[in-house]
Amino acid sequence: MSSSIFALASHAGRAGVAVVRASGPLAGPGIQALAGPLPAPRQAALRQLAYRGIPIDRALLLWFPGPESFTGEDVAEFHIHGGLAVREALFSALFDLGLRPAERGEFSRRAVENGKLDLTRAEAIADLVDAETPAQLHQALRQHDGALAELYDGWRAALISALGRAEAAIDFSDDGVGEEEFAASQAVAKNIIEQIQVHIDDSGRGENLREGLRLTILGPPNAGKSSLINVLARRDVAIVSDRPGTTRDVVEARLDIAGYLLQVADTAGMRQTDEPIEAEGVRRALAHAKSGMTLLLLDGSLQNPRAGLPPDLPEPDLTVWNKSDLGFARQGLSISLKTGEGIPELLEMLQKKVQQKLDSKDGAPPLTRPRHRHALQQALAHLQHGLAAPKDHPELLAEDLRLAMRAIGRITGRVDVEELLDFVFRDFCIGK
Ligand SMILES: Nc1nc2c(ncn2[C@@H]2O[C@H](COP(=O)(O)OP(=O)(O)O)[C@@H](O)[C@H]2O)c(=O)[nH]1
Ligand SMILES: [Mg+2]
Repeated sequence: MSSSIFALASHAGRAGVAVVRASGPLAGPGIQALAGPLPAPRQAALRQLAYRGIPIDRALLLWFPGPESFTGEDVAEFHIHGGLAVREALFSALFDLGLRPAERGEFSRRAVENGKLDLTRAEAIADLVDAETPAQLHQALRQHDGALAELYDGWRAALISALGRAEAAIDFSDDGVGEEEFAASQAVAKNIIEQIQVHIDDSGRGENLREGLRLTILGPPNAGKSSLINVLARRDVAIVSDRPGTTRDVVEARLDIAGYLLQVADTAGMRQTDEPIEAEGVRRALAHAKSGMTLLLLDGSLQNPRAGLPPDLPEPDLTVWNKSDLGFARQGLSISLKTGEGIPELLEMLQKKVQQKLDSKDGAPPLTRPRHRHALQQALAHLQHGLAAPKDHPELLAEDLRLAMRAIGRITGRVDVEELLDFVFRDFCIGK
């Protein structure tokens, strides 16, 4: 019999209401010990909570008998007042009754183990909790609704049928049927290869959407890079100074641009320098610019705005001329971080760039995690290897189809689940 667990499902700290969840065989006896008879399933009941004659709270109770619950086990929910003493009193009563505090992600993990959720849906719960922008929320909800599970399970199902045909080719290798089955099996494998390639060849759209797309501000010292991140973030994240070389570390701010999370980074000014800390800042700036988008900010009032820029500077996604208040004419977008001129236009351009990078072209659900990408790359390699099998050796194709199937099955948790669970749930918070 599995152990019974409890955890705070809501935010720790003072609040009007806090939700404590319990799951496992002791969830029901827990309610009975603290509040009397079990309420009707899935109906809220207002009860006095007390343990060993000492009152704890007046609380709302919910009772979800398994398997019709989030975890698939018996689940109790206590909606108590959100104060430290109330919470501690309930926790120690539950502990005394034989329940133990849950580990990270243990509720979701039990839901997966009991077949209530596949792994992509469980991961979507974590994404929903972490979502900061509407686009992240939308993507997580879709995944929670099973968009990715359906896609991956669909490929897996197609591979199962291809495997069946490859096995038929083994059985009937002596007559003409064998060759036909072999060709049919190959055709399915080819088709799945194409679909996987389209899906993973998305320049990290879903992952960038989930984690935030990077925008690195690059440029010479004094161009106004720190002023720009402050204007974008609408707060003072970086120190602005007329002393060149002020910014040395990479300073980051998170923005919501048209519903997408953008992680803007201010960096050290690019120039040749003998000063070791500043040189390290330049090195970090270039390293940071390797992923995501870059914005090159230049002081348009200077004779030679690009002086001192390293020759290997990556081609920027956007080039912007600053200090238009000092008066100059340049091709492209000119702004003044001093007067605010051109800032709305800059925001609009940024928004377009972000949408170009992150908007879906065909509405297909995007790849959202490196874990999925890795499994799909493995599946691709097996399928490509299988296609090279000669037709008089259908067993070689069959073996690769099996390996590809297993790789895809690992994404939703259809196979080898145990080894995967620790990896997937270690980033969850307690009570989820
Ligand atoms: N005139 C003018 N000065 C600016 C503008 N933007 C920034 N500055 C000034 O330029 C100097 C350098 O700015 P800062 O943001 O620290 O540049 P960074 O070195 O690129 O981070 C500061 O003295 C700012 O006040 C602007 O649009 N017009
Ligand atoms: Mg700076």
